Amino acid sequence: MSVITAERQDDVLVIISNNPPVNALGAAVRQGLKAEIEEALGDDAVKAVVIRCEGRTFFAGADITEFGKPPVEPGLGEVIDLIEASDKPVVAAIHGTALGGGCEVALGCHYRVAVPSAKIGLPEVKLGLIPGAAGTQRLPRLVGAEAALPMVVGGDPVPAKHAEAIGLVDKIVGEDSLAADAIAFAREQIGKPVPRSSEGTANEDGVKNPAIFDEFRAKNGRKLRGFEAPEAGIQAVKAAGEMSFADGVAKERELFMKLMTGTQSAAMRHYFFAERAANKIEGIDKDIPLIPINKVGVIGAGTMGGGISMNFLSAGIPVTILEMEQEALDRGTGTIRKNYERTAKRGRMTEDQVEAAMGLLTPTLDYADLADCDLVIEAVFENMDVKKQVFGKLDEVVKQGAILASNTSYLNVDEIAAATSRPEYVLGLHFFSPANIMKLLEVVRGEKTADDVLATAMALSKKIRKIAVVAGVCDGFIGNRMLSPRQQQANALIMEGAKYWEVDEVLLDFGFPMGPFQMSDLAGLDIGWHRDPSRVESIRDALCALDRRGQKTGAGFYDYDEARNRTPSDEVQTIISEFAEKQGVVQRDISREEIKERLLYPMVNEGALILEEGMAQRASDIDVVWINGYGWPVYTGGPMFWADTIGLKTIADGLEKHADRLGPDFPFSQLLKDKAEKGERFN
Ligand code: T1G
Repeated sequence: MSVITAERQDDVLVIISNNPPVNALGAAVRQGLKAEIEEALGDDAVKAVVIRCEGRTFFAGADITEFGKPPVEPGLGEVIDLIEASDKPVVAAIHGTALGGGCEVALGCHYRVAVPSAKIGLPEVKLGLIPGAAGTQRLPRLVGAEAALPMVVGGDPVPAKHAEAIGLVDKIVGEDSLAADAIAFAREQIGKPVPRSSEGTANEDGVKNPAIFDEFRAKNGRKLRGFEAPEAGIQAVKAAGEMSFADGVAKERELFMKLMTGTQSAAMRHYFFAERAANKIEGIDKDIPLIPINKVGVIGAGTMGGGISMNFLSAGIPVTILEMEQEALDRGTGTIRKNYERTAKRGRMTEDQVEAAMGLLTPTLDYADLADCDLVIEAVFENMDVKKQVFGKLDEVVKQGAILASNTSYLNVDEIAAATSRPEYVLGLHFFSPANIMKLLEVVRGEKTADDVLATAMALSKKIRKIAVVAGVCDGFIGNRMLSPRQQQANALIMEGAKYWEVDEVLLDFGFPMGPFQMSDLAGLDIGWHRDPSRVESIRDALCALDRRGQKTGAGFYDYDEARNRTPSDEVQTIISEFAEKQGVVQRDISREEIKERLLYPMVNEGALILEEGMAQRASDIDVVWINGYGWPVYTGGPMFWADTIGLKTIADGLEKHADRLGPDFPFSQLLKDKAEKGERFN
């Protein structure tokens, strides 16, 4: 069955794409489109054309799986030019998400109609690219540079209503009558001169007010730091106001090809597929029957318990939240309401939605109220005895067949499961704080966790809009386990003479949102502090003893002013040097290259050990964890893809070079060594 067919509706030819799952504009689609357009142009009985798609969405872009392979004719730009050159009106009938090349096809059409739920966008920047089929030249000519900039450079799709407001959509049609309404709309255009986006003049706004480009750069600088594609996007949109269409398309092509052949786009395309692969469980039938989750119990109404609850409430799943004391319960439910109300104030929720979410929340002090929950998640104190007690109680109270999950961030899930008579129904659901914001969810598979229990957790993660990764039972699972060697090296480096702000700067320059010492100040240096100022056994003890307990006290490793700007402290540097002297460590100047290698290479080594031990399903899962849980810059693809990019031999040789600094017990990964020797990659 051809992916492109056509049907006549009297004098209107309807060209239909049927290329599941998202009507990607692969070679067959382009070839079919070209053939049907040429057919329509040559048939005098055809007075107008509608282009629409079957399935869940209008074209969702070029076929990303074709990237990096030899191009197959016709190119998308050629097909779009053919559409636009038609003297017969061509109407795009949009539903779902018209993205990337899909949006560009729509721009090549003379008109665009869309259902209310449709979204239209140019997300190429999220793949480290910019539109490559004249989207950066047609869109500004149709809607203006100011309206085009956020779409091209931000990459977020806009809802149909907004698209109509800026002139990208000509008419919003019936949600359930797209095909018919598009045909009727097309028929109304017969005989009129066809409008072509490439001939539009809205782009003159960027010529009259060139400041919009610098203003956009300034407003988005922080978010776009380190990415190459956004700047290219700005230049392409600017060119749309300064060059002829043909020259602008050539400029776009030049910018596009530079990105396509660069490392950032390869990394971000890797991430696109890595995020989707993470949800797949090797060896479990993707159609395994799932356990229905209609009611969730959460134990603990603190920061984590409250945040976890919000994920389910926001997805319309009722939550019963349990605390031991009324005051703690009230404080917890009050915080949940406050969080929702803050979101509503920002216009991202309506008051009704707040009440609807809160209406699904049932606070209780009684375990018995958890009896009919399909899933119970404990978020109590990180202590094994406490966890075992809680799970023993749950085993008594909660109905058979319910899933019992721990939010532990490092404790042994198998040991927790053994406190119940149903270890098959026990797993870890490690949410990252703040749990209602952070996308990452480590789903910790116990030795006895049943397949349907695991599959249910992975499917549920999508429903609560989390990016879930399966982790094995080991200390720190995937993320925290790899954070540990980086932390160790950061502490060793400042003892050996690296300035703590240099360590932070190396990671900031690499693309992390902050470095380890800035993170410590943010979290608070007194977490786990024994509170005895006279007992100084570590640098942290020394700082806490001086009430340098982090950002919250206005001083930690750094000094903070009222605006929370941070300044390195000579007092702290002196404390570190004196501490090193007491420990008999001779300080030296340490290069930023050595700092970077000693912070990042041990992480890659730990990732290789995780793979060796089967604690992650695939290397790309490790990339997904670090990009979503710890801010590893997505434009390097994550720790394992970055290692592939610089070469595993470089990593292995670097670890050998620093062996004496890494210590006699450093666990060199054999997998890393083997792959380095063979010139292989992780991904
Ligand atoms: N190409 C190939 N495969 C794609 C694809 C694409 N564009 N989009 C999705 N898939 C696959 C995906 O890997 C998954 O496969 C399945 O479809 C369902 O996707 C010339 C150069 C459309 C919003 O960036 O944002 O056009 O895992 O799980 O959550 O200027 O997919 O089932 O085997 O994400 O409902 C620009 C990317 C390309 C859009 C649907 N377009 N896709 O989300 O399903 S570059 C994009 C999405 C371009 C032009 C440039 C989302 C979605 P599998 P899914 P979803």
